Amino acid sequence: MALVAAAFAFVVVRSGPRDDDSPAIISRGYRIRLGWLLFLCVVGVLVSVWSLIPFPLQLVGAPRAIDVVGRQWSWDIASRTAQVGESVRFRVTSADVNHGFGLYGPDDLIVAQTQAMPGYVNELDVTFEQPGRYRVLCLEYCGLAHHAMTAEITVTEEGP
Ligand SMILES: [Cu+2]
Repeated sequence: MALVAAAFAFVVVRSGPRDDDSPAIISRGYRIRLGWLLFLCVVGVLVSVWSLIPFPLQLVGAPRAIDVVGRQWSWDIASRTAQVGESVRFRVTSADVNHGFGLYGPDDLIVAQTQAMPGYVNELDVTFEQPGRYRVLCLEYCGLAHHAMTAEITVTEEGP
């Protein structure tokens, strides 16, 4: 801190009146600053739009809703089929105790998950990106047959 304070004091003591403060130079400086500001604004808007394109919120239309009810020890899933590229909104709840709705892709990597809670509906937006068999596994220990609480969703290529 002492070193920083000494450097700061040195700069303050050594600084004198500026010799580049003529009105023409000041005016040119403001023009450069305004141009830089406008440039940064344009870049900021473009980067924001570009980075929000994959944002999961659906800006146009609503995804297809699929109701899901977890119970000891099975899943009631209103529809077990979807198409590649389709966006669905799982509306997940529980009929008894807490469960975990975990959706695994054909490569067995987790795609999305949410809690299945009695008295609550949790919405989970998913866009299926590859065809195949997706598995639903319970991710919350919920009793003796927790391990058997699985289901399957089949995702097919887009039709013509
Ligand atoms: Cu469970």
